[in-house]
Amino acid sequence: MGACIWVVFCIMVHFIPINGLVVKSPNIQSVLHRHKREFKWNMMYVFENMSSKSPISIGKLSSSKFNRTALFILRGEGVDQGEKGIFTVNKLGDVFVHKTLDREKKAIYNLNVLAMDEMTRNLLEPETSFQVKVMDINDNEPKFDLNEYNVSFYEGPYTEAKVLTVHAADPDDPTVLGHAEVEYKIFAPKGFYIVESTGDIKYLGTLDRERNQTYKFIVQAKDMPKHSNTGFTSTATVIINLKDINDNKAKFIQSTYTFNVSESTAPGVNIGALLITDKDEPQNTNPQFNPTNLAGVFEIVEDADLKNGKIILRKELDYETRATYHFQIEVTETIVFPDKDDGVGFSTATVTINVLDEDEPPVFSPKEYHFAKMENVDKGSIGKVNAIDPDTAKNQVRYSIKEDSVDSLGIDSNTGIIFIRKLLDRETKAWHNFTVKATEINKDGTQGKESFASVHLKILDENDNPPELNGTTYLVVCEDSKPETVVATLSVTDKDEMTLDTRFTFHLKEENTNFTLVPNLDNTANIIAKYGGFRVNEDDILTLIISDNGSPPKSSTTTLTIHVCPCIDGDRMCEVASAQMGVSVQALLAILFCILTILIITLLFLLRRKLKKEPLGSLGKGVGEIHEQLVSYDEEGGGEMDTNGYDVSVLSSAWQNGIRPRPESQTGPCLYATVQKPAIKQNMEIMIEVKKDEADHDKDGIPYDTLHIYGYEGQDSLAGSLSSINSSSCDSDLDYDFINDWGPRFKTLAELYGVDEHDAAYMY
Ligand SMILES: *[C@@H]1O[C@H](CO)[C@@H](O)[C@H](O)[C@H]1NC(C)=O
Ligand SMILES: *[C@@H]1O[C@H](CO)[C@@H](O)[C@H](O)[C@H]1NC(C)=O
Ligand SMILES: *[C@@H]1O[C@H](CO)[C@@H](O)[C@H](O)[C@H]1NC(C)=O
Ligand SMILES: *[C@@H]1O[C@H](CO)[C@@H](O)[C@H](O)[C@H]1NC(C)=O
Ligand SMILES: *[C@@H]1O[C@H](CO)[C@@H](O)[C@H](O)[C@H]1NC(C)=O
Ligand SMILES: *[C@@H]1O[C@H](CO)[C@@H](O)[C@H](O)[C@H]1NC(C)=O
Ligand SMILES: *[C@@H]1O[C@H](CO)[C@@H](O)[C@H](O)[C@H]1NC(C)=O
Ligand SMILES: *[C@@H]1O[C@H](CO)[C@@H](O)[C@H](O)[C@H]1NC(C)=O
Ligand SMILES: [Ca+2]
Repeated sequence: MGACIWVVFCIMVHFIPINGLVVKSPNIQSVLHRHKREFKWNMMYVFENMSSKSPISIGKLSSSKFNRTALFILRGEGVDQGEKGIFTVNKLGDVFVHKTLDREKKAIYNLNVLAMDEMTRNLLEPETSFQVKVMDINDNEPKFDLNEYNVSFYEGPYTEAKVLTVHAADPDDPTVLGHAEVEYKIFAPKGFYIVESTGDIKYLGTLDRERNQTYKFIVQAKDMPKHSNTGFTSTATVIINLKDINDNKAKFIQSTYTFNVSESTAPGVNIGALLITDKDEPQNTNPQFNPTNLAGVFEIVEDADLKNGKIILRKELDYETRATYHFQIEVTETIVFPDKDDGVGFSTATVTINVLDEDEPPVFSPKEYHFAKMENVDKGSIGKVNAIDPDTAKNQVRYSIKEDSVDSLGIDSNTGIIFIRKLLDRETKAWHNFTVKATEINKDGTQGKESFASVHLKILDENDNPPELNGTTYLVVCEDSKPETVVATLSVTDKDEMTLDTRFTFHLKEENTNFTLVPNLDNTANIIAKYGGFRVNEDDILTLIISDNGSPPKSSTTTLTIHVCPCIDGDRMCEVASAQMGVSVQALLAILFCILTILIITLLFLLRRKLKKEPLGSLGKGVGEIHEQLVSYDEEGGGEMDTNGYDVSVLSSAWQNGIRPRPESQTGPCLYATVQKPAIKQNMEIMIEVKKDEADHDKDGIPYDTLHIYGYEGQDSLAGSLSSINSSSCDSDLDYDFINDWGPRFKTLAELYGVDEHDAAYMY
């Protein structure tokens, strides 16, 4: 402070006379002589930041016209312009400052002064302008543009890298020595320094992100340089973030890598990773793997994210073939500074891959079997399948045929020999395709893994079937056929294998007078009419022998029937009939069979009904119910109700030579109870036979025929008839015991009509 004031004193040795109005510095007034209008200065000075309770006098205005009634008037900045009330002047011309001024806000005030007579209000001096200058004191510290400098900067090999520039400004008066001058200081790790004149922060050496990624330190700005005990300071924070460049080599973290891989691992699978280390960020990690001796089994692929070397299996492994793989691998990387190497990690590594043994299923060799065997053989073997356990355990293998449907072949479970169990017939089954299963038997006897192989057995043909005529043996020829007419072309089928070399030969057992056989080249033969003109409905029989050319050859004999047929315009008129005949034998047989079946069924049915007669009453149904059913049966039956065709008198006449019939039987409306008890013990059967005979020779035979039929129905009469009798309006006190005497054939009837306690229970 003392220094400042001293400086101000030195400066303020001026008078400022203008037009007689003199602005004088108060302190100097007494010291200096007055030289009117000698000085052109028209300025007053005041220090900023001066605070005092009373106003401070900053100078005196004087005028030659000054007398007791004279009055000074101030105008301008700080008086009636801008902030008011800063400056005042008293009667004696003393100018006062009433407020603390700040040079950094306003450094110069422009004022006008005039003098006038207090009494007369006459202008004594014209308006004259002068300035009040606020003088600087160092009251501001230098200020950094930013409180925090946050910069990103690439690491790298620099000798003197300029990292950033800082700047601080001091608002104090730069014209006053040191007030606005700035001196920078840095409080940073070793290597950083600042250039004072420019504010550049530099680093001496190489910034390495891998050593220290961020630096944070403080910079200081101070005014009044070279005066360490005075001046103001301020600070800012500097943050330096180093950006990565690829300056570190990728290395293996181990010098040996060992992996265990199951031999059943499928190709394409990632076996494991060769872990690498690289201090650089991932985008700056670009390792190259240079393996040797991978044998085509493995492939090294760079992991996209982690940049490790992945080992990918490319071939199937087999523990039994090769149990371990070794290979060398080198990792390289092109980096920005080739000589940077911190010695961490390994640039080459040895990789060992152990193939682990797996319990594998047995292996068939070959994987598929094709056998051929002559047909008509029922023993022996057709071949052998073979499977072995590929594992070191070399377990035993058991064979079996997978399909249950294969019954003509078997397999020896120990040897794998496939043998024949049943006669092989090519015509039944030409191929036997099946699957053979091989099962490992573990050392402890349990079943282990299994595998399958397909077996194809082709049955070779033997000429064991004779050729057969393909088509009908019933030939038709027109009666008016011309000579050389082809009656038929005979073709042949042979169940045996027919090849291009198969030839059939045809010949007739006996020469025929009317027809001849002409073989064609295509294994067919034509039957040709020799003369033509035949007699209708005559048949010719030809015995045809067909042979093949197999070894041994087989032949068949076929009988051909040639039927002569009337023809109109070449249309055979009997073809349909003959065709019908051909069918009719079978049709007839079928019809006969049907009739027989129906008969048997009917008989069985009737028998069953008869047997059911007794239990009928014990069904638990009401008697009325049963009656209804029985009546309705009678309606269906019809025959017994057909009284028109039923003349009992015929039966009655049988007794004309004996006792007359009982009178009551002829009077009532009874429909059925007209049978009389025979007087004599005579076999009714014989009697009926006699009557039948009579009827047969009677001219009016029709009713007796009907009786005839009735007689038969009666024999197997159903229980239904019994109901009708029961329900008849007749008096039922008839005695049917006589029927017992009619003979064995009427036994059934006697049973039906015989009254006993059992039957009585169902009467009403
Ligand atoms: C002061 O001076 C003015 C003009 O010069 C004059 O008119 C006035 O009377 C004077 N006053 C006194 C008290 O002398
Ligand atoms: C300026 O005034 C303020 C307040 O009155 C004071 O704190 C400060 O020290 C002064 N500055 C100087 C340089 O005198
Ligand atoms: C500095 O800037 C970086 C990015 O430019 C940002 O990630 C970081 O947070 C900043 N640091 C501070 C302290 O603001
Ligand atoms: C890294 O920078 C920080 C902040 O600047 C510092 O504290 C630390 O000591 C530095 N580390 C090294 C290794 O330079
Ligand atoms: C590989 O297997 C062996 C034993 O079979 C075991 O000792 C070793 O630790 C395994 N190594 C790895 C990497 O799994
Ligand atoms: C059996 O296998 C053979 C050869 O693969 C094939 O030609 C034949 O059609 C097969 N037969 C049957 C019935 O599957
Ligand atoms: C047997 O005859 C039928 C019908 O005429 C024919 O389709 C078939 O091909 C014939 N077979 C031979 C082996 O000629
Ligand atoms: C074939 O010829 C004989 C005479 O040789 C004759 O008796 C016979 O009826 C003829 N057959 C036919 C079908 O015409
Ligand atoms: Ca780096």
